[in-house]
Amino acid sequence: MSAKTRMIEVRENVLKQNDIVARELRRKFHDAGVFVVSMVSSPGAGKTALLENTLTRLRQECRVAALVGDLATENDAARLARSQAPVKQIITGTVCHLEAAMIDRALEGWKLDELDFLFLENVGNMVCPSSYDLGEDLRLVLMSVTEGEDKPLKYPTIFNSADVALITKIDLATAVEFDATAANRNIQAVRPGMAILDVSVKSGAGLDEFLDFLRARRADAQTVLGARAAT
Ligand SMILES: Nc1nc2c(ncn2[C@@H]2O[C@H](COP(=O)(O)OP(=O)(O)OP(=O)(O)O)[C@@H](O)[C@H]2O)c(=O)[nH]1
Ligand SMILES: [Mg+2]
Repeated sequence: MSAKTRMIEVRENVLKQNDIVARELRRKFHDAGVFVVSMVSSPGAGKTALLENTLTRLRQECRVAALVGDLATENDAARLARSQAPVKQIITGTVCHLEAAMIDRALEGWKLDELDFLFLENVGNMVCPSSYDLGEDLRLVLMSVTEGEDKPLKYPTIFNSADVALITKIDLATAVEFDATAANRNIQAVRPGMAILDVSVKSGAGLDEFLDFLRARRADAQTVLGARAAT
């Protein structure tokens, strides 16, 4: 057996093991009635800024919490904790993505049935997180206007693994001559029919629509689970 074959086998086993833990996590989340939303993007696309705003606002009406992954530092957890929501940092060391087992461990001691929304901010990376199911109900891929319009074409897998695309920092769109038509076309080329939301934490644009979208998705999921439980 060549070294390459062996490497592929080990990788397949790691992914298979992750899928097993993720499936169990998803079952736990559904049993507890918590709607789980994950965020993936390149470093600095604005995940923490959007999440801090989201936690602060959603906290007024329901029970929210977040886990955030980074290779090092507790900086993002400290920022998210300003929302007063329960937050925990996952330090991944050399690992460039979150894995289902890390989520499972981080949730020890948390009462899931006391939450309505749980948010998972992944490590900033457009490649590795795409292969790892975290048991979430909804995966958001963020792409900021400062990154250029062709990210979906260069990183199709992360767009394919996500449910919704968020174009962030739209307050900077004019300054960086962001071509929204091209960006939307590129997203649709990779993932036809993908919903796209434009947001800016600085100007507040799109934030109400984003919250409405989250509430609606949670309500849809509850309807599906309710119907399944009744059969
Ligand atoms: N102009 C503008 N800047 C923003 C916006 N959202 C975030 N930023 C800035 O972008 C930088 C990165 O934002 P973060 O929220 O840390 O991004 P992130 O995706 O969490 O970064 P990592 O966790 O390191 O991957 C910060 O300086 C933010 O203030 C926005 O809507 N508009
Ligand atoms: Mg962050």
